[in-house]
Amino acid sequence: MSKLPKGFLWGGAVAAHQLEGGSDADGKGVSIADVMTAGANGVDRKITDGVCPGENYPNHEAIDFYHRYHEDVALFAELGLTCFRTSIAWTRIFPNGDETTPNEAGLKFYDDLFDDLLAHGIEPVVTLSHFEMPYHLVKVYGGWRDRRVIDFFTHFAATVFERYQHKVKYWMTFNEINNQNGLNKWAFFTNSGVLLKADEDPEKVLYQVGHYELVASAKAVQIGHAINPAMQIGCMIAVWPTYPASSDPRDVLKAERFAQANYWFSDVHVWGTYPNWLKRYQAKQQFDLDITAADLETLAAGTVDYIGLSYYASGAIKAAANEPANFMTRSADLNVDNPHLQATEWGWPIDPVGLRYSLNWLTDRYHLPLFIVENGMGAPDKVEADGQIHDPYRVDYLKRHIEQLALAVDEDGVDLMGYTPWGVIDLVSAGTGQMEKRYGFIYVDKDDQGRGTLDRSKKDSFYWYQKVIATNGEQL
Ligand code: BGP
Repeated sequence: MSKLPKGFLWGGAVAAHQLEGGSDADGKGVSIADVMTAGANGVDRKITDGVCPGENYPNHEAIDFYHRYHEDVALFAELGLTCFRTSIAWTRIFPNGDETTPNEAGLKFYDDLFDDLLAHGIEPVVTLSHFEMPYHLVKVYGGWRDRRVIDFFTHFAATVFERYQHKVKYWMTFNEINNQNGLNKWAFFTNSGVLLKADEDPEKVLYQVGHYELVASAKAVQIGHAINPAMQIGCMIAVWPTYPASSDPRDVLKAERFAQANYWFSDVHVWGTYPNWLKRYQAKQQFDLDITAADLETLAAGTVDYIGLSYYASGAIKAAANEPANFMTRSADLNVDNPHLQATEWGWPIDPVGLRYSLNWLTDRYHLPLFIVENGMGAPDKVEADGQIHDPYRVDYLKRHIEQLALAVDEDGVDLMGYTPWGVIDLVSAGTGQMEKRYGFIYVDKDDQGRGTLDRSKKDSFYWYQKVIATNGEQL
């Protein structure tokens, strides 16, 4: 007997900008991902002012899924996927973001993709905004700093809900909306299309753009439910549990503040209201935010149906010697190595038990179904002379996480809808722009310099995951 319920969704996750390529095909506009250059392990990607000649933009071609999706979907079917998580590139539908009429060629692409998936018995799971807003909205409106972007986004959401309502049941609004809590430049740009100015307070920017996004999400939920009440519309948060470095109560309090500061987005998504600590903090800091009474009603009326989450790693934290009374905790403060855990080559601590811990914690806090829509380990792979790819490290990582999610379901009663490991097929890394930080079960012949045939081949992990799905998680 499987520990996981019948109908548990087994899938793989990607985002449009990281695999589609076709960056100017069929009327697509320039997205924020299109102006980010390739970085490397430990080397940041550059954000350029538009597409500049001579730069290397890995997302422009990515793995050319736009032209090869048919053969890739056949591989997903062979793998046995019952769902596939992707995003709709906003710039294929509204190239600049502020048009009123959508681009029919862009809409048609997703019709064809979803039809293809459904014909293979694969349920599409769709994120509306996954690090790929139109660059035009950045230039003209300053990204999510501008309230008008709420209407552009909800118009986009309404257009695709209407069009795909009978093809897509599971939706999410903003991918890893809470990444920007870390106040780092990269997350502000990818989450919100915001380029910070030297003289502004990043915290104030965070709370303002975050508020507009939450209002847009709540409106989208209401619009989607009005179009078709059968559609399930969730949020999507990055879960990165953070443990106190010791049993010193100050460390424990510091870790608790990290959780509060990291999950206020999901608090609002789920509760429809701001948590008290944050209202107090914002008032005391005198941020003077544009939050209207009508917004608060919208938030209350547009709560989500489920929580989508990514889980990769955990952190540990220690209080500073002299924490001020209004101390805050950001991911940049994760200042302690956890001696109980090993890390990936990119320095992400590997913590399978942290997944069970997080699923319990989220269930207790929110009482909603959960959906693990990203999990995995980026690693370089080696192609042997005979063309095989042996990736026991990937199998080991995923196996240990599936064991823990099964315990959370079977022992702890967590309501878990499904599991879609990140990068079912190798794609461009969001963080570094690399190809060789690989997550896939399917290898793509392309390197960090953009060289390769783009041919696909199955890694050992492909056959392993095929068995996992066929036995509903029994044979790991
Ligand atoms: C999440 C993003 C994905 C993704 C993944 C892995 O933050 O939602 O888009 O890429 O992390 O990160 P990376 O690509 O940097 O290895």
